[in-house]
Amino acid sequence: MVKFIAKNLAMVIFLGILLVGTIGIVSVAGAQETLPKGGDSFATAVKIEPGSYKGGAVESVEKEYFYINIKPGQQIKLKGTFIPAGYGANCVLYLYDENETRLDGEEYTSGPISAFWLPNSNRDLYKYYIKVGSTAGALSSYSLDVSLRDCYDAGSEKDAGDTFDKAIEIKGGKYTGYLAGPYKGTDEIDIYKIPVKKGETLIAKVTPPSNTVLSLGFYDDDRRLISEEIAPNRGAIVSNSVEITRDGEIFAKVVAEKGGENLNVYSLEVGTEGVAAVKELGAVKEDKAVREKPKIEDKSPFKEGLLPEEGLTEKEAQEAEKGLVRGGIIPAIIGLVVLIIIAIVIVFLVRKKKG
Ligand SMILES: [Ca+2]
Repeated sequence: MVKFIAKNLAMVIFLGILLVGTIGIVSVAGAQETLPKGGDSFATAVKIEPGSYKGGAVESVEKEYFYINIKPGQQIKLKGTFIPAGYGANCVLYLYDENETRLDGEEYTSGPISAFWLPNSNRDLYKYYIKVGSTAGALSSYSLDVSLRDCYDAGSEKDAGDTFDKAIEIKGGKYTGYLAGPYKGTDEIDIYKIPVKKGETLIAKVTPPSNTVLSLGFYDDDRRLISEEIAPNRGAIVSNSVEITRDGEIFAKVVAEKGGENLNVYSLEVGTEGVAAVKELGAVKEDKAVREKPKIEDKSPFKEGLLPEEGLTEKEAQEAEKGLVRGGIIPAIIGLVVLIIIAIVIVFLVRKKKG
């Protein structure tokens, strides 16, 4: 009987290892999909969705073409890594707009190559082409990560427009906004519309990333410039205020003047009170005249298939990390628990049968 139980236990352990191994393989495979073979020109480009892809062998000087649709307010990020078939290769990864104008990317002897783009809200939907491959030397394989980051302004699910017509309406509070980095997109201006009442003083404060120069301008409802403040140096916080002489609305225009990396994430605080309030950091938020609670977007701006990158906040990095843990360790733990339960049940049944 002891021999019988031992034999069964060995079988259960074997099955359990098989189960855990299978879960492990499935979760690894889920992280990287096989990239379909791309077209050989813009005209024959193959549509892909965001994801982490594994591309096949590429002949010397061969390029593959893909395309992807993105909405205004979404930043596209590409990352390619290449494995030469021989001693080396010249690799290429470029992003193009629908007119086949090159936006970002480069040619390089080895990877990785990255490309970024954040469009403005001139169109409802954008079509971007991706060209990837070799300009010299064959590749045995390559990886292509295509990710979209939601860069919607002031929690609005869209991009604050760069025209008065496409301004986003906001009230008092603290918001997060996004502008493209230099040569990394056409989202260079965000315009907000703020309802105001006669007798109030409207105050606003913009905090840019540490290496970016932003400006903050106020326009009246006749769209005439009232006042404009430009940061005197990179990273400087910009404040502006205006006394309201009639009921209506004020447009606040935030412009990326210069500097920055791939993306400019800024905070915008808006309130209606004395000018002094805005000079004290954070005072706007607590001011009793602020009519709405600060709106803080807590949702991760990353879609699946994304790895942590430079420019992530600590919270975003933690969330991305959690996502990875969910994908790898947790299925393995579940597999282990299932294995233990199966073992207990079989041992119990065998004992019952023999006893
Ligand atoms: Ca924007």
